[in-house]
Amino acid sequence: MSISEKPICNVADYRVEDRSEKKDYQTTKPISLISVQTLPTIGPYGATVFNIGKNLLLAIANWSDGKNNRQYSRIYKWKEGKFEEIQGVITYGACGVEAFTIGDSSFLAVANYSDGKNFSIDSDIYRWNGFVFEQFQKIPTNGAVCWRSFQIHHDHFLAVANSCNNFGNRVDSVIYKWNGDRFIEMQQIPTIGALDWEFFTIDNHRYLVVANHADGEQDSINSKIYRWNGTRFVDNQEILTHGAHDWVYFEIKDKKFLAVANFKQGDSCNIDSAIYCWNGGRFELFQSIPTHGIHNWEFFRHNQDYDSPTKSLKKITIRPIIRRNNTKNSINSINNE
Ligand SMILES: [Ca+2]
Repeated sequence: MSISEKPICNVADYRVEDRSEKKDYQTTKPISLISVQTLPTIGPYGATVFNIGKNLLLAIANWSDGKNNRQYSRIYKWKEGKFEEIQGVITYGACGVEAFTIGDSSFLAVANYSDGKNFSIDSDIYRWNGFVFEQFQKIPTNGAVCWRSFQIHHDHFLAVANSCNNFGNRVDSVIYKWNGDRFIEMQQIPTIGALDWEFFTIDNHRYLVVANHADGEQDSINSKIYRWNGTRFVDNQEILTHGAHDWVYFEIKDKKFLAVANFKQGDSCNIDSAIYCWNGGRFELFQSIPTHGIHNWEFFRHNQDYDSPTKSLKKITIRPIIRRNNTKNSINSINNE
């Protein structure tokens, strides 16, 4: 995941027509990123930066070299102005890494997508021993793409987005609960090619939204929002998405938004992605944004300038898409727009 020496990121440097107010949002001062360090990677698909105590760490999920999904995914520690590798862990088509803490313990969950033949394989949770991560728990997953950790009151949960098994994309994704010693299965949720979970809280109610990517024939299917009823997650709202890859929840002042990254519809990657706004009871469409095969949204603030959602959202394109036919895997490139 090297960073280009040329400026590659312009904050919201794309024109968006706000249909309600006919404003043309375009920043005048682009942010320029310069290369500070290059790390060797093997088809990186996910990365996370996190703290353990005073240490700053970086974990990168190395997906595949195009031939072999069994690869080392790498963990780095920030030392004297750069990231130094401290550990490699064997992963199988690793798509996502999620770092989280429970009490004094720090964990890293890795989502293993496929070993090259099977999608029904174990994903791994590691625990920090003070120096490196040690194998802690294996969890059977199906084409796992993403882990999401979250907390409700004093309870800790992990949700995995299972995208497929060897028979198709209609597989349950699963929510696990920490029982004090390990994670145990709490709830199975029927999903369709799930690629992402996002957890958020509105007015003391807890929600999960899943990105249902495709059913194997159609990209335009419903993604779903679930609400915590005190003991489990129940259906709350369906939203039609198009090859959805990612949801991000964010707030601007008192407004609450969900943005979906729509990847494609049929053969075309020219598909609008959408921002939804909470109307007090449900999310309704706030704005559509023309996108081309994006995988990810990131929300951030720049100089407190976040009056407009489109000023504060960054779209990230990663190609190619995960394919169910593993013979078509090729090395991903990351292209921040
Ligand atoms: Ca997300």
